[in-house]
Amino acid sequence: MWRVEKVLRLEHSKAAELWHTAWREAPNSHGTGDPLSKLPTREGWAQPLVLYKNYRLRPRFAATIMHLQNTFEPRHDDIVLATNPKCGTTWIKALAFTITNRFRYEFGNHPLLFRHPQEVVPFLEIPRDGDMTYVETLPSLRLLATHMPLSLFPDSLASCGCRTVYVCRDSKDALVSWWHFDKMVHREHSVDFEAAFNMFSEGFTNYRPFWEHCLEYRRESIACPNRILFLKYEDMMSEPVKYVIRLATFLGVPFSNKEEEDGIPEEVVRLCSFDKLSSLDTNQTGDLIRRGNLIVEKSAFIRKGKVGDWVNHMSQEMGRKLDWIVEEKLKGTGLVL
Ligand code: PAP
Repeated sequence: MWRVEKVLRLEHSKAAELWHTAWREAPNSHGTGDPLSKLPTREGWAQPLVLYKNYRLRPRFAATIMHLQNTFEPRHDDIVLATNPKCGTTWIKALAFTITNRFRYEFGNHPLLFRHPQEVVPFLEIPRDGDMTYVETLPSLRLLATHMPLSLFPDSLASCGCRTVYVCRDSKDALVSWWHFDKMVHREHSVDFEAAFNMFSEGFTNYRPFWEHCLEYRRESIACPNRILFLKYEDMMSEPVKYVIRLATFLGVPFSNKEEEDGIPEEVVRLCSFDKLSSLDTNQTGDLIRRGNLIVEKSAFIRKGKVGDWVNHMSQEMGRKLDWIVEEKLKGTGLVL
């Protein structure tokens, strides 16, 4: 039985300890305890998804997001790296880590040569080994990743004024990438591509609807450009140096003229490029997560890194259909994906 309700009532450190246990005990499928059991659940993917405030989520993530609402203590200099899943999380983690730590590490002996980008920036709502207290132990300036929709941010985080970088991606490529990942993680329990396409098009995928997720961040980035930087994977792929310079400026650590003359932005781009990261043994062997039946290999996050890979998985007609759905959903918003 989940102990979520109890957890919410406890003071912080005790809550963290109990949560640790609850996370480990949480069933892979839908939990039966409160408050998750009150949420509508739908089957379809290898794991059912609950509906929490307009978003479909894995029960574990919904539970953690609820927990964060009561416990997360942001710092004003935190940097949040937010993404819709499979839209460039690994890449933006690598870039932000390299930019903000560039005075600490030499490029020739850089931590990213030995550690996966997913390991150097923790996810807020996906605690490794269930340890919710880990992020509290990190020194400032913390880099924190999340797939959380903006409207599900803990109030403390939403109001603290810290900087958020959001990366979105073409929905067709994001779906293809998600499907491959799902297949790798859930193996024989994963769904075929057509089923994945239909569920994604309906907005029924983990952390989705896709378009709502992007739109919330887009709107906020226009309202508060100093708080949210909205980036597109495709733009970053076509002009990486330009976006690395923009990212550094937004993060409050702009490149100096001397650094630009010395080609430091280009060095950052090279170190974090798909070609470089995929060539490293540390990113190709071993697991990022191994918990019971759940095994997530490090290589699952660095697959192809191409714009337009969707053409190898869906027909032109399917592509047009998904484009049309996204366009309709975003009609009148000014956002084009
Ligand atoms: P996550 O949201 O689950 O954390 P995320 O890193 O966003 O994962 O998704 C992985 C995608 O980013 C993969 O795309 P693909 O399946 O279409 O290939 C992966 O290849 C791509 N990716 C990872 N690292 C880079 C990089 N350095 N540059 C460009 N794309 C990258």
